[in-house]
Amino acid sequence: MIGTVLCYVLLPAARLLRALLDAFFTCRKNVLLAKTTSTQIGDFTATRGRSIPEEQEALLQQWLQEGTGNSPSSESAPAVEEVSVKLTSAWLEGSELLMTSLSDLNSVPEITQCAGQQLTELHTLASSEPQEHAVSKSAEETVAVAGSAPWAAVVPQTDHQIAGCATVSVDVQNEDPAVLAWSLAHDTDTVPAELPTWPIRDTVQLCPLPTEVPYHEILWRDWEDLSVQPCVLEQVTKNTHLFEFRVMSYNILAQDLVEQGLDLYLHCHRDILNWNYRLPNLLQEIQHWDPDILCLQEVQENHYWEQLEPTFKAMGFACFYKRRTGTKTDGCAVCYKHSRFQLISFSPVEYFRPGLDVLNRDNVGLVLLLQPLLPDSLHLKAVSPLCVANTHVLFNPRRGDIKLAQMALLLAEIDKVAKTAEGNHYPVILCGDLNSVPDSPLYKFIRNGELSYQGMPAWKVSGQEDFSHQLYSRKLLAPLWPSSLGITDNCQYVTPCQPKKTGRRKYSRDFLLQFRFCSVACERPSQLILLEGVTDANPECPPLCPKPAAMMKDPDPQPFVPRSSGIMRHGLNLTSVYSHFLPQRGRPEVTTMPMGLGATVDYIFYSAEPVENGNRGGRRLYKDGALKLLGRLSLLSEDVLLLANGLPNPFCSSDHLCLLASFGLEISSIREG
Ligand code: KL2
Repeated sequence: MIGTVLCYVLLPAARLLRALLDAFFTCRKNVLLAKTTSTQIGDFTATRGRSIPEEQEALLQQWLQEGTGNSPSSESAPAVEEVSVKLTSAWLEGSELLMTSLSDLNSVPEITQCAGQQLTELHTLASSEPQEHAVSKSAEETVAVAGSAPWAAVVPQTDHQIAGCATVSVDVQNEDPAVLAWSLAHDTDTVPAELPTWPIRDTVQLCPLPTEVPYHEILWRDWEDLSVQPCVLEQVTKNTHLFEFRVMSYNILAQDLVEQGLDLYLHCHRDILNWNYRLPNLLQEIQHWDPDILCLQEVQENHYWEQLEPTFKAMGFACFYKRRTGTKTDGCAVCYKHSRFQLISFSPVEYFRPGLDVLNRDNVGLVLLLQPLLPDSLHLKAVSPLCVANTHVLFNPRRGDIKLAQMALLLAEIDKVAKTAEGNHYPVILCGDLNSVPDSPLYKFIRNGELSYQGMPAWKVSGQEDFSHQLYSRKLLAPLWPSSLGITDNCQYVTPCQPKKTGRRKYSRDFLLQFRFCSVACERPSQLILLEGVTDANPECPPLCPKPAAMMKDPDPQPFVPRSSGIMRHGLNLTSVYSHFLPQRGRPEVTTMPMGLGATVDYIFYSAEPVENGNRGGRRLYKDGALKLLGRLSLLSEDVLLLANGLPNPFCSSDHLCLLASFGLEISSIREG
């Protein structure tokens, strides 16, 4: 009796509820995508993709199908040998995105469980060896096809669903289907006919992933439209034209680092760590959010040249890459849409400096100066160049001294690249994995433009870990880096042309005072007018005065760099796109989940204007200047990510979340005459 009630009443009711929920989330996603698909100047109104009622109808169809799919003799499992993957042209616009959770992709009929069991199953799967499932060859391959890209819409669909859509046959034996799906689903108008191809997928034994965990719902990220805030609205309406663009920062987790540190990923199903699984996922995510500027960290060199760069090129990006020095195989990349920006300059920055303990690590950064390209219709308008920097700072939680010195080098390069003829700065966007948490001294240094570091324990700088219990700790001493580096305490290069101009080197007062009593200084120049008692007297060396000759042995060989006592500064006025807190959840934002612990270490900083007298408890206040923050993709909290078994998971293929922000850069009129 109870069984009958369960089967005939509760189960269908639960399914109906889920379908409605799905429809609700899909509507929200559509709203979001409608907003985010526009990168043009002006507004966010462009809406592409299918209409919402159509979407709901499709969902209903899917739900009906799922209902029949429960029987073991399900006809919905296709014969893989000649699977015909059908893609809708609107796929990339995201209308199908929510229909393509793993539950849709992974069509193993045995695994259909209730929500409570799903999470248990996920955890069991994560902590156990790949399970043996008694599935036929074709079913196993279906999983391999389908499970390879949660963002992908490689869903064998009913005729009803694909009516009026392009149909593409894919030989799944020869190509990674997820990659193909990604490539083929790309808007064919904008992609060159020859898309890059990848090596054939390794023979990966993909065991069935948990099918019913609604990753897309758990990991849902809202688009926060900040352009509707009164303060921004007021500014935006004053300046009718803005050059709008989107910036993404993403640490994509280098595969070599996964292989070398597998014990960091014990919580992950082995198959989702496979590069052939992660690559199409990462590409899809990037493709989906469609940034105009892409700053990547942990980009493995061979993957960059063989896979990422060719793909990004096909997507309309111009790409720049800098590998780490030393033996590590990854580095950072900055890509920008060449239809929207033109390169003015590119500077790779190596932080490694031989012989300097404080700069003996192999991290790198890149600094680009880009000219935004206005459409022809705005030929009488002008927009300022934009400086984009990207870096991955040292991880070691104990070596904050190195992290700070690395930042100083990058900021000096940004200062040089972004400096205008008038001595101001073009707008700057600084992206990266800084391996430092919000409100750590390193974070405060970037945001407040100043840090007093003298005597600070090195581990404190990044706030990653508390080493206060340790007896010995390295302390920061001033100056943090030697003057020989040619960088001032203000994180600016020492102007090299200054000595050339005068033909002399600049020496410190103390250094020059050494020569007061040397024989040359005591000799009376012959042309000096003789004034009795004044110019005829020889200076007397005080009894304790050291002999100049002895001091001459160690003259300061460096150009004079004014150094303060343990305070470093920069003048870039940077503030963070994210606030590091989710007010609605009452919890901190998280950008990465090392060992299941959430932390923010990734940032997008941008140039703003400090508010006069705006200093709250040592924290500077800013308002937007020429560069306006119009929106951002919300981050998630630790508890939410734990529901999806942390990072990476089958849906998010890195141990970091991507950061995405939308900006508007003021367009001004060119003054005539
Ligand atoms: O924090 V990261 O992960 O941006 O996600 O940056 C570094 C770390 C990356 C490059 O060095 O490798 C990770 N324990 C945990 N993670 C480590 C460790 C470690 N000991 N060393 C490097 N990484």
